[in-house]
Amino acid sequence: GDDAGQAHFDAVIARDSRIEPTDWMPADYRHALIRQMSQHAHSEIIGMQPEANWITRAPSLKRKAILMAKVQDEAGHGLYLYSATETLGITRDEMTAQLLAGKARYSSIFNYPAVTWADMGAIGWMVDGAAITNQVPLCRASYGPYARAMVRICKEESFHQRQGFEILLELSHGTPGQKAMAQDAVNRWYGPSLMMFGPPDTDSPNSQQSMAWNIKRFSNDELRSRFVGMLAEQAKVLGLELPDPAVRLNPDTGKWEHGPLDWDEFKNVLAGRGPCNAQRMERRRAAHDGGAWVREAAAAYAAKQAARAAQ
Ligand code: FAQ
Repeated sequence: GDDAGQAHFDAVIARDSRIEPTDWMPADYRHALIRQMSQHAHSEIIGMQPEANWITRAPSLKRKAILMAKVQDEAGHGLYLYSATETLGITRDEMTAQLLAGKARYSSIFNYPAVTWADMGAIGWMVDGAAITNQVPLCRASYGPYARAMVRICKEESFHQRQGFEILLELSHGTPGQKAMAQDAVNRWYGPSLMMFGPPDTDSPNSQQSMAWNIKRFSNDELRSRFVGMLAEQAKVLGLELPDPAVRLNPDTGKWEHGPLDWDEFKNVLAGRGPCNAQRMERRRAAHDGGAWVREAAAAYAAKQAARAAQ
């Protein structure tokens, strides 16, 4: 019954162990996971767009091959996460319908445009850097399928982060024009990448419960502070500046601090009014419609196989 289920669930969480798909779980826990995991999956799929935009314009064959591999990894992460979310009793079709109807969120960061080649560097260094900072603790999330998916995804994200860093390193040691392009990309992606961690702790309605359930291990501000520290140290190696004079390691708290972020802009992006929201959704809908024949063919094939097996 539910009482025994709840007692088992509480005990598993208390000893910091894993909940598996066949275990009883509270409806709110299931719902919180579906929300976060499907948002995460949608982010990977929508997140392919800003970079796919540069595949045909990558400056060399080597860069093109690397970028294609990275974008394919993102498709893989999305599919992996949809599968993990399906273990909670929602179908991929339902999740896709929620996304296409504008009812499901995806990360704010993918509503910004990738305007120069240096943006491929900044996305890898900062966006994937933020993703790793956020996702390494999720490898210890209490829901087994999510935690296990994160282990593999984080390995690929660290490759992505290094390739972005390397693009920026090469540009910053290139011509003055290339260095300026790298600096401009870092300037534009800095604020949005810090906001990927979500609203400040004082304004984060889900954090407390998610942390009590061992889904989240650290608060949004804690992870943001760690990320700023990583950027500050690596920017020195890159020879680039962070566009934030307030970045410093506070000697009293031992924490990295940053200047104010534009939370009105964040709210606008979440409300669908960011620079590329409409374009991203339109592209996603077109891709979904364009793939209809593949889904129909796969369904027809599955039906034929099932009919044959039943004979
Ligand atoms: N964008 O109460 P909280 C990637 C929403 S990495 C949009 O603090 P929570 C890799 C939040 O859903 C990006 N919405 O929420 C890649 C909530 O709304 P709701 C994906 C946001 O869940 C790299 C409301 O605000 N990573 O894709 C954002 O405790 C390069 C209140 O916020 C993940 O999804 C945002 N930035 O904490 C791919 C990681 N922040 O549902 C391609 C997993 C907050 O109540 C290229 N997710 N909201 O209506 C998480 O860790 C958490 O869900 C947070 C938000 C930290 C994002």
